[in-house]
Amino acid sequence: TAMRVDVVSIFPEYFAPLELSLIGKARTTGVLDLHLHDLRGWTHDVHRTVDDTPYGGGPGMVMRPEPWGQALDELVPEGAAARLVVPSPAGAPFTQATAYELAAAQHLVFACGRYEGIDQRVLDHAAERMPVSEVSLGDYVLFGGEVAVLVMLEAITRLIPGVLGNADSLADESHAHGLLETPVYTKPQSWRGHDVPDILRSGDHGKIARWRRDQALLRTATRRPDLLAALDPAALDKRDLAL
Ligand code: 6GU
Repeated sequence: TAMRVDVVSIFPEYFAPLELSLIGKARTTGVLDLHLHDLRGWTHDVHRTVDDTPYGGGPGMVMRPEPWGQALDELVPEGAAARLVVPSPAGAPFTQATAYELAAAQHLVFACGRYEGIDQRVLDHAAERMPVSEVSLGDYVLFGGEVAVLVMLEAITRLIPGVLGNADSLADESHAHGLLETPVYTKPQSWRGHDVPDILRSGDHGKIARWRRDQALLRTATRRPDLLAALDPAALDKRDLAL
């Protein structure tokens, strides 16, 4: 059974790339049942208004609750097993663990906010009928949630069984073991004075695995000391500590 995904935005045109590549293929093969919606379709005034000034004052505009309430009523019928995901720079970090968690859902609804965000009561009311996650991609601010949803959908979709050709590439990849991935090489053996490390051409698979592990540890230590500090000590073996 396909995973159902609904995306609600005032700019559904942002999602044209979802026709392409492996996400596009997941849609045509029926693994992913993706629907895009224009929030303004749930407005009823001539100007199709979705925003208003913030209570309490301050800059910018806030998305009014009524169109969002109607959208969610229609997309998530009573008792449906859906999860609401709201991209926001004020959200909890979206990580590979979040992607795995969301990839296991039957139905995801993404609510893309613009301006200063969506009236909080939309999220509070939705939380009475489904799990609601406010998630952030990182510590920077985007104009709106659309590009964040493209990122999250890519991270989630590739974890759905049958979407990625080679399951091994999931097991080995960056963040799967809490370490960054190793450098990779292909032919030619020598290029512009730079050679492929000899060990990778040695045929000694034990030594190659050890070298790759060392490279991953070194990279993680220099680029992401936070990841190294968070590693379960049991995930390190004696030979790792030789570094
Ligand atoms: Cl998920 N949304 C927005 N609007 N800005 C962000 C973000 C999300 N993550 C980082 N910045």
